[in-house]
Amino acid sequence: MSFINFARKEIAFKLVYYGPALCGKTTNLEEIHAAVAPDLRGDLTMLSTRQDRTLFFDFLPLKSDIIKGFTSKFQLYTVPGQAIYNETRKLVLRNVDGIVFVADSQWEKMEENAQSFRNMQDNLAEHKMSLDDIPYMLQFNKRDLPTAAPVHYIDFMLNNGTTRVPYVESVAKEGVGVFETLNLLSRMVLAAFMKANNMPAPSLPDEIAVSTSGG
Ligand SMILES: Nc1nc2c(ncn2[C@@H]2O[C@H](COP(=O)(O)OP(=O)(O)O)[C@@H](O)[C@H]2O)c(=O)[nH]1
Ligand SMILES: [Mg+2]
Repeated sequence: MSFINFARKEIAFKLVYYGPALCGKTTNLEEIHAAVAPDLRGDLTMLSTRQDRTLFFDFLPLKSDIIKGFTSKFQLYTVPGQAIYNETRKLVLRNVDGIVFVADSQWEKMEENAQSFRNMQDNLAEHKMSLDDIPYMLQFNKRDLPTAAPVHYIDFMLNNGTTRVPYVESVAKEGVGVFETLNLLSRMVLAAFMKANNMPAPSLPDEIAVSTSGG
């Protein structure tokens, strides 16, 4: 649920990167953090173990002036992928405004992808939310690996809800597809926000959350 502060003229949106362990969620946030000008982003908070695995969540705040008269804040979160951290995952999904499900493209990760996707649906249901009501999209990551399954196969596995959602192919560790994903999800979230608040459908530029042109 987006949070509007009229006194400070701020709107905050919570975006969550969900997916199985080691699919590349933290890498997405690292790439964004590295590419965005410091005045448009806060610090990347990572709570990791030595094996580089997210323990609780990663958090990256971004700013944008896309809605006239307001500062839009996008709060990017990841979830810990390992099965035992389900309570944390549930907590991170509270009041979420938009979700990108990051799939690991490798054949041997397909069952983990499917399990994580079901787990996300279950956890949303516990918050009385559903993918039918929340802007969400897919990211097929690790497209660089020779063991990557074809896109149409992953799409067939994961994109079978009541409405089909967009996907982006990525190589997150090389920054490929990372901003495409972020900008697309931001557009979807803003469009949903404007619709819910009876604001005219926006004519949004391609780049929303942040500029990818460097500057
Ligand atoms: N080959 C390849 N490795 C990746 C890619 N994205 C991330 N990784 C690697 O996968 C591992 C897990 O990534 P991480 O972002 O920590 O996964 P998380 O558990 O989802 O947060 C790290 O070693 C990353 O460098 C990618 O697109 N291709
Ligand atoms: Mg992580």
